[in-house]
Amino acid sequence: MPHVVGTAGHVDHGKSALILALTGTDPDRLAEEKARGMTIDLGFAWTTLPSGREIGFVDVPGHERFVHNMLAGVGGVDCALLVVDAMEGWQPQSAEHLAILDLLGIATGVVALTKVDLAGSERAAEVAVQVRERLAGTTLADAPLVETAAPAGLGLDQVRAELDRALDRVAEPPDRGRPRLPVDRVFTIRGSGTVVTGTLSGGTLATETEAVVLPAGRRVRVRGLQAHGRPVERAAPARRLAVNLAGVATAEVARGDVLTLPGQWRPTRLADCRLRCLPGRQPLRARGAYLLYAGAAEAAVRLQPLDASEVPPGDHGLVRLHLGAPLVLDPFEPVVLRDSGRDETVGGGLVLDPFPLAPVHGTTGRVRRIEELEAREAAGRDGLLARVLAERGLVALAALPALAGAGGDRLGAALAAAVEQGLALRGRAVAWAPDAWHQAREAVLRAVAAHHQAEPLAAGMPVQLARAAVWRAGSELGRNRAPAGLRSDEGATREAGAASGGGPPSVSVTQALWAAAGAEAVDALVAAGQLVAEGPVVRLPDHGVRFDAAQRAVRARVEAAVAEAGVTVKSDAELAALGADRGLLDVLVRLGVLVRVAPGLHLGRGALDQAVGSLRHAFPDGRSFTATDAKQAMGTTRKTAIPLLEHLDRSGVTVRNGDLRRLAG
Ligand SMILES: Nc1nc2c(ncn2[C@@H]2O[C@H](COP(=O)(O)OP(=O)(O)O)[C@@H](O)[C@H]2O)c(=O)[nH]1
Ligand SMILES: [Mg+2]
Repeated sequence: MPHVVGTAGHVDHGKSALILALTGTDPDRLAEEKARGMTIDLGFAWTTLPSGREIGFVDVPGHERFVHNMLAGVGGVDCALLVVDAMEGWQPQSAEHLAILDLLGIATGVVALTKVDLAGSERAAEVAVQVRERLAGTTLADAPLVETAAPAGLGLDQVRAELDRALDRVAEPPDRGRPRLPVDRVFTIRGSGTVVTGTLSGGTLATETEAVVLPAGRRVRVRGLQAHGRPVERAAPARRLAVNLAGVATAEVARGDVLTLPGQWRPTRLADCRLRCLPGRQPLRARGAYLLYAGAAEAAVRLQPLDASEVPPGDHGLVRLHLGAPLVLDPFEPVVLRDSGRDETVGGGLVLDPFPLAPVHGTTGRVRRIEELEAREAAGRDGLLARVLAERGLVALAALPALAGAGGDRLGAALAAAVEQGLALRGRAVAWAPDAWHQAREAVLRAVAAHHQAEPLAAGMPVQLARAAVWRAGSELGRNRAPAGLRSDEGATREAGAASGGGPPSVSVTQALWAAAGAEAVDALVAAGQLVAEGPVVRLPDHGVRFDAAQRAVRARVEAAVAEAGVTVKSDAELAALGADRGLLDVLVRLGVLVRVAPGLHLGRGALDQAVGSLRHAFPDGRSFTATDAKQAMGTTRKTAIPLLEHLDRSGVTVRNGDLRRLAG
């Protein structure tokens, strides 16, 4: 299993010399770095440890001016090689880099005491004690210390052995079916084109796959992969990779971009986090100016403390990040915060929700958000999907990878497990929290009942309106999302993009989501027999048209009138004179009491049957007849015969050919 080891430590303490000695590769590749004898940007090298384990190194600059480059490289590493000069001892960037490793939760590492050839063993022992003190209480408290002198080859075997031992304890990097490669370097190779490098996490990446560079959303193709200098067909997580991309120019990709698979990730400008403030720093505050580091990316950020007015030094709190530029963030991803004015690392922590809904309003909203975030912390990654559904009520399946932090089969398995535990329901296009699913169907039933109440003569509620009841109940279903969120065009356009295979999926509640949710709820009610679907409407099973006393009297007069008229049409005006308005006539047509042979012209149902019977009698065996023949056979006037015949044509009873007709079938 491959691993990535990152160096850390103060400038000139011997990081790059140690990597050169361990790997034979000089990580300082820039001319300027060679000229100044100082690492400015990230360097990369790899080697095979005595166990046969392959490791990639990310060598970082130690100078305080280049901490941002250090942060770009340290994001994906799973083991640290912290370097301390045995002469100089602990220095400011020793402390800052250690704090960063600690904030990132990097819990395995080896400490190299360098330049022991110059320092002598007494001084080296002194510094060792000092380093131990500094490590206490951090993730690296138990890291082994090795004395080295890289140019002389001293201590190298021991460093290799300790790295092996440390990496034995590193858990297998998780595969969540959702690969991501934060880009830390971009260059052009003649004949191949654009190449990006980074540390792969979250899933496997294969050649000849379609991919997306975020945040821009540019579609690319993975033309080739190289791991530690060798071409590979596919690569597993926690690997240093060079990726040859087709479909993008070198100038169109930059450090901090993220290579992902289509539809699985989405950039965000808002994230709720648990942040720590380092001891001895200014409190983390809303009015401070900060930079956030995540993966290989950096963005200006404004803080909104959620559970207190600020995060005091040495303490932690829940904080909403308002990012100045879109970042690709994973739930439970570690981030680092620097004060941009003072240019120092001040804190960091874990992203808990990279897609918080709507602004937090008032005390109730704030308290609920805090509870939700604490529930996410308690649930952890494995419980995230259920928490997302509990918070939102319903989520488009297309948005689940970004929200729940998993993709492909892994997401399918997580959803199936949540369904199994009664924490989720899976619809055609929507994943539901069980109570939201219940509420959605209740909302539809209530809406249909209310419709019956308001329009007792209607056959039922137009199905579109019944579906929209779910949308109207959205403020309850979506919990802290007001239905106003539906008007966010962001969601709709992104969803459309995802459907066509274009942009990333939306994670906000969209019109498409509500339409799908409404259809799922109505269809389920119909399938369960709780609603009856009749053409364009749905109704409760026991709903029938209900006439009041006056309407019953009108109906009786109309029925008597059309019975008396026989095969002679009655106009709307004639029936209106009996008290029947258009609405009542519609109902009588629907009930089959009347037949509307043409707009505004009605016959009694019995008269129509009688007329057809006359035609069958007069023109058996498909014999043709003219309109005049028919008029005579039916014993009616031309005023009735013509619209009646056209009605019979339309309903397929008669077949017309020029001036002649015959009975069908
Ligand atoms: N004598 C001696 N010199 C060293 C040792 N490690 C590094 N150096 C030298 O110290 C200088 C700074 O080392 P470098 O690796 O560039 O430091 P970095 O800034 O931490 O990467 C270089 O001139 C190295 O050759 C060591 O163990 N012994
Ligand atoms: Mg260096």
